[in-house]
Amino acid sequence: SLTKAERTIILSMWDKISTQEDAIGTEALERLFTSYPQTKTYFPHFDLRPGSVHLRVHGAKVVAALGDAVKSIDNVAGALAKLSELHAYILRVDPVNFKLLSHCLLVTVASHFPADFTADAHTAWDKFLSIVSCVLTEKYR
Ligand code: ZNH
Repeated sequence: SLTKAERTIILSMWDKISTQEDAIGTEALERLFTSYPQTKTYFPHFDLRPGSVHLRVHGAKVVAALGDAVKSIDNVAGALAKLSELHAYILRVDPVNFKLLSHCLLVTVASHFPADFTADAHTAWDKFLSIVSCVLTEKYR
C-alpha cells in the first residue's frame, strides 16, 4: 500500500490532473492503441482515430474513475467495486492489458507535468496504478 508521502504526492498532483481529465485520458488511450495495437480488439465498436469523440469520452471516463480512486485512496476497492465487476464479468479484459494502460497513463502524466514527476512521484504513480489495476482484476476467475 501507499506510504503517507506517496498519498500526498498523488493527491497534490491530482489537483492539476483533474483540470485536464479529458486531455490526459485521450492521450493515454492514443498511446495505448498506437504502442500496443492488440488492445484495440476490445473496442471494435469505437472510432479509434486520434482525437475521435469515442476516445475523448472514454478517456474522460477512465480518468474520472481514477479520480474516484484518488478520493477514496484508503478504500480503492470500495470506490471501484462496480467497475471491478464490469471488467471481470462483462468486459473480460485480459489482465495483462492493465499494465499496458497503466504504463501509458504514467507516461502521459509524466509528459504533462515534468517538473512534478520526480523519481518519488514515479514510484507513487506506479504503485497507485497497480493498486487500481489489482482492484479491477481481482474478481477474475
Ligand atoms: Zn476499462 C469501460 C475504467 C482498464 C477496456 N473502463 C470502462 C469504464 C470505465 C473504465 C470508467 C466505463 C464504465 C461505464 O460506462 O460504466 N478501465 C478503467 C480503468 C482502467 C481500465 C480505470 C485501468 C486503469 N479497460 C481497461 C483496459 C481495457 C479496458 C486495460 C482493455 C484494453 N473498459 C474497457 C472497455 C470498456 C471499458 C472495452 C467498455 C467501453 C464501452 O463504452 O463500450
